[in-house]
Amino acid sequence: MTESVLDVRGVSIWKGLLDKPSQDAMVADLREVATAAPFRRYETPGGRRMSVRMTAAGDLGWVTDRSGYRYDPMQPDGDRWPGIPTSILDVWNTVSGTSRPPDSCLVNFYGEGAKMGMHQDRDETDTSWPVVSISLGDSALFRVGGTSRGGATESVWLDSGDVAVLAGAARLAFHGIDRIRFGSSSLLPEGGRINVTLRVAG
Ligand code: MD3
Ligand code: FE
Repeated sequence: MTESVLDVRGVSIWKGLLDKPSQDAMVADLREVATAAPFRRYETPGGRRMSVRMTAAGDLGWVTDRSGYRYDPMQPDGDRWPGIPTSILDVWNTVSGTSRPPDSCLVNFYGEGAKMGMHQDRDETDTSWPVVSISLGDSALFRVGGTSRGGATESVWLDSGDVAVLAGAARLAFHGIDRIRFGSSSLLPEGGRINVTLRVAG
């Protein structure tokens, strides 16, 4: 097994944690999630439509609309979110360092040209729980800084099968995705990137 852990400004990145069969199994599970809870392009409170498409699984899903960012037990159409697939919970159990299960699994899809601006993740009730992030499909240029906006940043490519763990001071680091290398991976036949983040949100 070829696997190593990188430290990028306190973010632990397990390179190549998931092998191809595990990635394929996870994509199949995520297709079922997307059947029960379709990907949507949300509007920010400021009225901008995000380029990333999102859905979720678990007790709480992260959503945004004109009234704000929040974790919601319901999809925008009023249905509950589907359960978090076991293949994804297994990754949390391997790397999170906690026995408390996540209650929220955000699924981000990046098509050609999609990106995510620098932000902090602070909509969770208790931000001291770790966040675990799984990258699938096309490679993405991930940027991470410190706990205040505008300071020095460092960039690293996240590739399919990489898993990042955000804990300690890095949990409140500013971070974003500058761009993806569309078509760099054959995991998703139509191209694009999926990022799955697991959290204790409520
Ligand atoms: C650093 N997702 O969903 S994953 C997000 O690739 C988000 O879709 C990006 O930022 C993506 O909020 C980045 C890596 C990541 C995830 C959560 C973090 C880095 C983080 C939380 C705190 C600090
Ligand atoms: Fe984030």
